Amino acid sequence: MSILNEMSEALQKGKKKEVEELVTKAVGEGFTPKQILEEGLLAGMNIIGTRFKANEVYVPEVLVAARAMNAGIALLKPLLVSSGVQPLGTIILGTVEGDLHDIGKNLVKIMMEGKGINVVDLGVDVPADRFIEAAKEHDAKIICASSLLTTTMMKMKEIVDKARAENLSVKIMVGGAPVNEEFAKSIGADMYKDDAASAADYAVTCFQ
Ligand code: B1M
Repeated sequence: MSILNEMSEALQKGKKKEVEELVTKAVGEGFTPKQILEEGLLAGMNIIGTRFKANEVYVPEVLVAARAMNAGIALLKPLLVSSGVQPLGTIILGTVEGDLHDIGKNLVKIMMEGKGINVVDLGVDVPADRFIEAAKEHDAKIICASSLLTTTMMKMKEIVDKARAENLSVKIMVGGAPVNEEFAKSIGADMYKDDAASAADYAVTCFQ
């Protein structure tokens, strides 16, 4: 079995220490951070997602898999983030109110930091007002909101509405598994991106 398959399997079993060892080993063997992330960690999490949907695994199993995933991502972070870059500017990032999913948000943060962007990470379960206050406080160019639940997607509209009501000069980017371009347009968001790397690429264009 290839090391990336081993990593995917260890992640599915929630074996955090094993995932950390395999990430370190894969780096040593010359796999790129992108390969490790996509073919090892995300591949394992996708399988967990499918099995979760089919009721073959339950919240506790998903939670330990998520912990293993975050541990693997933490090891990759220094490799994904280039060093010595002056911050281009600031963005506000968070998972919307009612939503506790943070893996995608954390990836967005890593990719943004990798492009030299200063990220104010508000965490999870963030009310619309907090996004707005933080954007004002940090004079941010973009508010980046993540949502993983169909039940919390509409919280993104609250952010857009509040920002427009206050005439804030800030762009609003949305993303997350249930979000798509059509939804983003329907709530008046400025941008939708379906993966963390594209989100960071777009952010860079806002600072030019
Ligand atoms: Co949750 N969960 N979960 N869960 N969970 C989903 C999202 C679900 C699709 C599973 C399923 O049924 N197949 C489903 C949602 C269904 C729906 O709304 N239609 C679901 C559910 C129902 C729930 C609970 C309600 C379950 C329950 O309690 N009965 C509950 C809700 C808790 C809450 O938030 N209030 C719940 C809980 C959990 C755990 C806590 C166990 C855990 C989260 C742990 C954590 O995040 N620390 C968890 C997990 C891990 C998942 C799945 C399996 C994986 C999500 C993930 O991290 N994917 C997920 C199934 C799935 O998505 N296949 C599922 C990897 C991550 C990298 O992807 O976040 O999509 P993602 O990010 C992507 C892109 O979307 C994009 O970039 C990333 C790729 O580069 N992206 C952005 C994300 N944000 C972006 C922002 C941007 C741009 C791009 O710009 C701003």
